[in-house]
Amino acid sequence: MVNIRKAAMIGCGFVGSSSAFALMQSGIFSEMVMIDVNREKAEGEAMDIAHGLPFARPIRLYAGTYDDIVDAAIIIITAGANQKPDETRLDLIHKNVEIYKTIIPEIAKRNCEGMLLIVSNPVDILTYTALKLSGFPEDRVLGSGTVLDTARLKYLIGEHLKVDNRSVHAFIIGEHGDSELAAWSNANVSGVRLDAFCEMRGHYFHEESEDKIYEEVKNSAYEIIQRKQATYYGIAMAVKRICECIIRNEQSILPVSSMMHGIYGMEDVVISMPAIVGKDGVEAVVPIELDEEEQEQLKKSATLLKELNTMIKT
Ligand code: 6V0
Repeated sequence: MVNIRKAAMIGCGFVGSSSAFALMQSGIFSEMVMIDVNREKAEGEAMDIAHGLPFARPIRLYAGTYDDIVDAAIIIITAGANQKPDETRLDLIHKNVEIYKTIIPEIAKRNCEGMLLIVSNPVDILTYTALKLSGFPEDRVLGSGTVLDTARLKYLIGEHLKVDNRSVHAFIIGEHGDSELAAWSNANVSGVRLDAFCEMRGHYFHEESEDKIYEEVKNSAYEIIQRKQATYYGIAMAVKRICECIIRNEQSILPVSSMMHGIYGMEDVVISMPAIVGKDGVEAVVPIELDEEEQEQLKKSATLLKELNTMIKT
């Protein structure tokens, strides 16, 4: 039986511990088990976060083992190496696939019925790997995908136009990585076409601004890693948002990565597209309109991921 109020965090490094901290503050869960190969690290993080509980809502937070995850509603995996300066997300494939080969069987053999939320990079490849290794149904395995990239995009558009970024509707789709794309053709601010809204705010060089913002989104991780060796607060908030959608059955639209079946010709590849996310995970992928150039970019991104998937021996 799944305990809808329970989460498991596998990997308690920067991303795992920040996500646990964000989840603790959110009050979504009443129990969270933290697991890391470095048991002391999991213990230390659980203790540190738990000491903030008198200022938050009750949650039972502890370092545990795989036997503790069986009834977790969401199993979040952040374990694995992170990018070093000058490394791309794809450089992490081999290291992290090997790590997943030790983690996923531990989950699969316990017949866990919860959802798998993959966060480690390269997230699309690892979500595909987790799906294959676990044998879980496709709707129960999703990746954080381009939820963070989309948040970065909305933030930057909001700054550019001096408007609340929550009123911006725009998506980064495709690989969570260098081949991702901004779906500019359907971007809008509260229903007003982006170009029209830009002009309303005194901006007329649309293509230049779009290119600049897209490059900034795409290079965000590199820029942050150059300065502080890792990125974790933004992704922690993204993890919290995805969990919230699942646990509260919000049916919100988030660009998580999930298995594709035919949309824009993509088949048997895990990639990010806007999707309705609720209690059953990915309910449906939303076929947002894309212009020809965007369709072409998406196809390239999917082809790249598909080629990489074939290299992985699960
Ligand atoms: P980190 O701080 O090195 O933490 C990784 C943790 O994983 C460490 O505590 C390790 O001990 C632990 N670990 C390693 N192997 C295992 C194992 N077999 N079982 C359990 N735990 C294990 O890295 P950080 O937390 O910064 O990054 C973690 C992953 O998240 C990396 O792959 C990043 O690239 C990725 N990110 C993903 C983002 C996204 O948008 N999806 C964003 C930022 C980082």
